[in-house]
Amino acid sequence: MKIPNAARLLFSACFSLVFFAGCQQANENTNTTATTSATPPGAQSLTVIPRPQKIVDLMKARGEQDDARPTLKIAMPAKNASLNGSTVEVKLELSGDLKGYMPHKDPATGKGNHIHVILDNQPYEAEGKHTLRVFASRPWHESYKNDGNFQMVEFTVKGGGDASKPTTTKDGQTMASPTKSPAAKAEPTKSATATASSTPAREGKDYAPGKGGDVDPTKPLLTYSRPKGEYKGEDADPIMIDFWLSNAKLQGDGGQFRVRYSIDGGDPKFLDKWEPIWLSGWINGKHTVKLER
Ligand SMILES: [Cu+2]
Repeated sequence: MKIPNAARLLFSACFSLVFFAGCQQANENTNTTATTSATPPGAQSLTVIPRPQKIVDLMKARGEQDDARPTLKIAMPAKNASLNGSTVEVKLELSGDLKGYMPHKDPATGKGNHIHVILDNQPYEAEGKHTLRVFASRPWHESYKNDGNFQMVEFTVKGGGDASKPTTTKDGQTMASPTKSPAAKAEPTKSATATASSTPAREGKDYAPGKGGDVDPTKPLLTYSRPKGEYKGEDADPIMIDFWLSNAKLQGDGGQFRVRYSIDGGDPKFLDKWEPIWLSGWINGKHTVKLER
């Protein structure tokens, strides 16, 4: 059943950035810190555990929302737009069978349904080609995985901006920064690396610059989503790994692909179904999660 146009939402986000911008969840592809409060640090032994009961209960309380099939459209920037200056306006349209799904933020918890907006899969670059990817997600950052939820647009920025300053949203969230640079390692169509950055040191040295816009939307594409940022207290264990898969089916879903993941540079493990996993047993400190197709 389709929600009629009356339920169509328009999100507008105008960012006054140093250079270019996105909104909300910034730079999902590239940057993660998983910091637990567990001490003392020892040998880390991670196990995949079932979906936490806390989230199972939350889903029950959410009614039908988790069966929604949100459809996103990037109204702005236009496909292959060439933009001048340091601000990029991003407008998204949300429609589809929403079943009550609606982005919001609970003032009490600071959590709520939200749209992930991912700027490039690569470190910060001032001018040049960029890719914006968006998908609707739940309060615990798990994405909806129906067709139409993921959208991607490429655009080019000419002039304006200061490459020495970070890219931020209009409310000041950093999306990309030359000093706290993400550590994407391979081509964005093949790999996404999340590197912890609890210290403002520059991370990652081996990326190829200027590839932020070179994504072929017709080829298999893995987009890194979670974990990212800092995890504290009860949010720090377990930690969810979630990703978006385009133009590819995993073996456990009747396809031919596998997603390989490794934690802190350790032995690779495989994901054969397109669904989130929860890993338990993190020790305190900075962690790296790497996903590859
Ligand atoms: Cu999120």
